[in-house]
Amino acid sequence: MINVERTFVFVKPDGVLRGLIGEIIKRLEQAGLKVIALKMLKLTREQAEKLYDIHKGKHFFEPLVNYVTSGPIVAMILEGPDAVKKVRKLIGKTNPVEADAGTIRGDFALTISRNVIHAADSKERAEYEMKIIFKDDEIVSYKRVDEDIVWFTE
Ligand code: 3AN
Repeated sequence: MINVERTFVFVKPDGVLRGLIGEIIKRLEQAGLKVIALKMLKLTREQAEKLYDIHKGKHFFEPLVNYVTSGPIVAMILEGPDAVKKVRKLIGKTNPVEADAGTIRGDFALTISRNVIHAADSKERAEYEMKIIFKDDEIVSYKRVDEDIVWFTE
């Protein structure tokens, strides 16, 4: 059975300031993932602390929250078969030095604190994180013209 699911992603301030929004969305879209919500915003401290709640108390938590609230981000919800796992593959490992060439972090980042993009690492986290940024009525339902081909499974 095909496992169509939603995941949550945002281009971090370094990605936006470097003009990588289009390149990143292009890579995600061309893999067959459907953008069903999209927004540019500046995160509040409260939103950032919620998004990174699992890292509270770690040495990088404060710098991370300060950083992601320092400039604009582009947040989106993507839908597709095994979307959570697929997007994690496309973005690459957290530390860009270990991220494979061909991944977003592998191709566009060098350090862990400026790694261009965030993506949820489980279905549960994706649902939790998307609710911090998007209201239900900001999520759009439509069919991509290539969906029957790209999402096809026997
Ligand atoms: P990912 O973003 O790949 O899910 P997490 O959840 O482990 O990675 O970390 C969240 C963010 O915190 C990372 N994107 C990175 O910017 C930052 N981060 C993680 N570990 C470190 C670290 N050791 N030093 C500095 N920043 C870190």
